[in-house]
Order: sequence, then C-alpha cells, then structure tokens
Amino acid sequence: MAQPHSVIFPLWTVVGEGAIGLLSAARLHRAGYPVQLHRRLKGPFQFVFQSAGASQRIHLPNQAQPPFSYVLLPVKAYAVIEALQQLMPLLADNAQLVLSHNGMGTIEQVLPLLKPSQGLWFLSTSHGAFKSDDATVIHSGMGQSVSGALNQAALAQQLEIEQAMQAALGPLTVLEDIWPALWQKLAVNAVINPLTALHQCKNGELGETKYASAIRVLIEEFVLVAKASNQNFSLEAIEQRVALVIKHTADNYSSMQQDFAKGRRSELEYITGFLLRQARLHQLDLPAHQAIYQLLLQKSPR
Ligand code: KPL
Repeated sequence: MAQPHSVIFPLWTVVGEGAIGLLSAARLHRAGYPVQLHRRLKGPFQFVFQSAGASQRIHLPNQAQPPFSYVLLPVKAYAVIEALQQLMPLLADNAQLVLSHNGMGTIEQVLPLLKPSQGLWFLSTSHGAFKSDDATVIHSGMGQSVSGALNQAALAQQLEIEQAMQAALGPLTVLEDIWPALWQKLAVNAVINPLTALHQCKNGELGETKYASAIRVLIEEFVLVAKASNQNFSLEAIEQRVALVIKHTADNYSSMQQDFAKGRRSELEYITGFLLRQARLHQLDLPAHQAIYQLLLQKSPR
C-alpha cells in the first residue's frame, strides 16, 4: 500500500550533481520529499550538506528509476539540451520539468521537444551554493527564487510545483509572467559576469569608479535590446538593480569569473551571446557587448 506521505510528497528527480542541484536535493529531502539524483556516474551517492553552521549527511538511492514525473534540471544553460535529449525517453507523459540556470535561450529550444502533456517551468534563484569537494555542498548565501509556468501543461500542476520548489529553493514567488524576471536577471549577468571574468575580479570591485562608464554603456545597450524584445525597463531601474547585486555579492566571484579562472566552459553564449543574437534579430548594434564578447571568446577554452 502506498505510504500516505508519498501522496503529499511526490518523488522528485534532480538532474546532475551541481551545487544548486545538491542544495535542492538536500532541502527537498529535509522537507520530507523522496528524492533521486539522475547523474552520469551510476552507483550509491551520499553527500554532506552544510547550511547555517549545521552539517548533515544525505543518502540518496543508487540509481534514479524512471519514469520521472517531477524533474528539476539545474544544469548550465549549455548542457540543457543534451541532458534533455537523454532524459526524454525516461520522462512520464505528464512529467513536469523545471529548468534553472543563468542566461537565456534554452526555453525556446526545450518547448518543441516536449509533448503537449508535459509541463515546463523556469526557476530563477539567488541562493548561493558551492561544492568544496565532489561530495560536499555548502549553502553559502540564503537567497530567494521566482518561478513561472511556460506552457499550458505546467499550469495543471502549479500547486505541486510551487510546494516542492518552495521547499527546495524558497522563499519562492510564482509569477504569472516569468519573462520580465528572466530579462532582469539577464541584465545583471550580462554586466557583472563578463566584466568580472575579463578583469578577474570580485563582484564588489565593479563598484569602483573606473568601471562606472563601462557598466553604464552595457546597461544602455541592454535596455535597447530588451525594449526591441518587448521588455521595457528604465535605465535607472536596471542601474539600481545591478548596483544592488554588486553591493550584496561584493565578496563573491561571479560564476563566469570562476569558469574563466578554472579554464572551464562558461555561459557566455547564453548571456552576452543571447543578447547579441536578439540584437541581430532587431537589426541593432551593441558595440560594448560585442567587444566584451570578442575579448572573452579569445580567452575561452577551445
Ligand atoms: O548570478 C551571478 C553569477 O555569479 O552568475 C551573480 C548574480 C552575478 C552573482 O555573482
């Protein structure tokens, strides 16, 4: 007979073993959800979860068992399509899929791959987490998240998704239209990430006056292309948001700074690259984003 709690807490499959994935798996597990990890390497998996000064060892089942009904896919933007192609045969017909990553451009690629009965969500989070080794995840900064449904099938299970994502990466706000939030996050990432990667500095250093004019031009160009894409933001609103993130994350190295420092692939194509592709669609020139894109491309691993 089914456990009564399994009715309330459906089984979630978390794809990969990145920091946000493990953070989510640990918090879902803590909240009472059954959780399985779908990862490249098979075999038992346990990891240490450190949060608010406490440490907990989390044991998860050996291998994720399909069909997967509730899937969190917190992998880098460039890894989404390959992960999804591998997942497709394992998804239930009415599966719900939650994407979460920096940058934009994947939703348009994912939607046509899903069946009309499969729901798609996007979740954008400001939680900070990193892995100090392969099996230790540290919740380094309490954040919050926003999510939104991206197709009709997603709306059918809004409550289930909201409850689970509240547990995984809350406090969570479910937005009727997630797109403005995605563009706002893109603005932050398109300014802070490339500049910190180029100058190999902490986010906080971008508060120095020597970066003010570069930041301003990047934001001006962002506002232009956002407007052409039907997203209207004032220059001041974006400036304030970027300044706030620089201040709040002053001591952090951005994800792109870290990727370049470690010679790893970055999300450049889905951040600056996405902006440039949008600009091209609308016959706009973004010389500042184009210049930083070229400089970083030259420094990217081949
Ligand atoms: O999202 C980030 C990132 O590093 O990718 C910011 C907000 C810039 C924080 O570092």
